[in-house]
Amino acid sequence: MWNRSAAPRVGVLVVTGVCLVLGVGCGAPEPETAGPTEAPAEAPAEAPTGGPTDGSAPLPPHRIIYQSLRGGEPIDVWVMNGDGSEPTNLTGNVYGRHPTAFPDGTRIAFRSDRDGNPEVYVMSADGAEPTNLTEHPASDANPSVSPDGATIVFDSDRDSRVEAAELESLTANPASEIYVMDADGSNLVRLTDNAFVDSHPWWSPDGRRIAFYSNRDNPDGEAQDLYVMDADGGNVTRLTDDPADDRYPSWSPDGTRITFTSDRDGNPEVYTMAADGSDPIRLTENDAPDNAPAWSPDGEWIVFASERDGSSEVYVMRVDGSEQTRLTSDGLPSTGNARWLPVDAGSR
Ligand SMILES: [Ca+2]
Ligand SMILES: [Ca+2]
Ligand SMILES: [Ca+2]
Repeated sequence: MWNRSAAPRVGVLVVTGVCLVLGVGCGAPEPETAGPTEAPAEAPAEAPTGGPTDGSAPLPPHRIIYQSLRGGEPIDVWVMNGDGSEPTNLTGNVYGRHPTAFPDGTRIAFRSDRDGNPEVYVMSADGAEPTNLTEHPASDANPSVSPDGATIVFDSDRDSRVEAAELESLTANPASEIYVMDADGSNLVRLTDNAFVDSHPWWSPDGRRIAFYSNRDNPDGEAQDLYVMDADGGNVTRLTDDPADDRYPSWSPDGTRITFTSDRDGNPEVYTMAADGSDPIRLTENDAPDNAPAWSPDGEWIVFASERDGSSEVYVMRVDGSEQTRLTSDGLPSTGNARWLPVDAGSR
């Protein structure tokens, strides 16, 4: 579908593909453009692997939270079993995206624009009691909960050095910085401070480090690289160093590896690498975007989004890339940003 040598605008196309799956996500704030009107011209004619699978293969024991427009506008946070069954809308047509679970599975942090701009919210795992933690007119998005459940990192452009008019013309927000706050929204601390993109922070399983992406070493371009820093923002270390776009890091539960998305082989694919950036391994290989992977709590699976079947859908695979299985059949452009709800399938 896409080829680096096909046209000079390929880079833009690839970035757009990433943004499509993530419902924008290419740095905050996200343009409010994702919707059914953007549905791919070629919706999946048939469902090659169906929605929920037929049960012939073992599937993840954990439930999965994700974003979808399957209930109509606005986009919402949904939960389903690890085999794709029982999809349930948790945010009730009020707006939710980028869900991420607390380690004990009792609560979910997510982004909602229900109050007029992107804010970080927390709700119970059943969708009850959504609470706005950020309450700030700037964009606050992409939360990740620390392993002890005590703090939440997220990105925001509240300290923007870039005029709003200029921001709207960009797909990556150079004003975004990474912040940490207590899980009740108190004690906000900024961890990065520069005029480049710093986005999509993700806690390491030991709670000591935070992975994220930034274009700080490629300030004139939108291609991001992956970095890791200490929990207090110190000791920033670059993990990837290539002209491609590397995004959306998520750690393995033992902390030894990181899964992420890169277009280094021509279009967005899912990779893993050692936590120090060495030993990259590509897990997907197709000409459509594969995006936003997340490692399962039991270490056995990676959930991700892919447009390989014409629309954006949620898939799972083994951590070696085998057993790639589609779980959703929404036929829409924005299904994705899937994460794990660390409770056993079937438990409520
Ligand atoms: Ca806000
Ligand atoms: Ca920055
Ligand atoms: Ca791909």
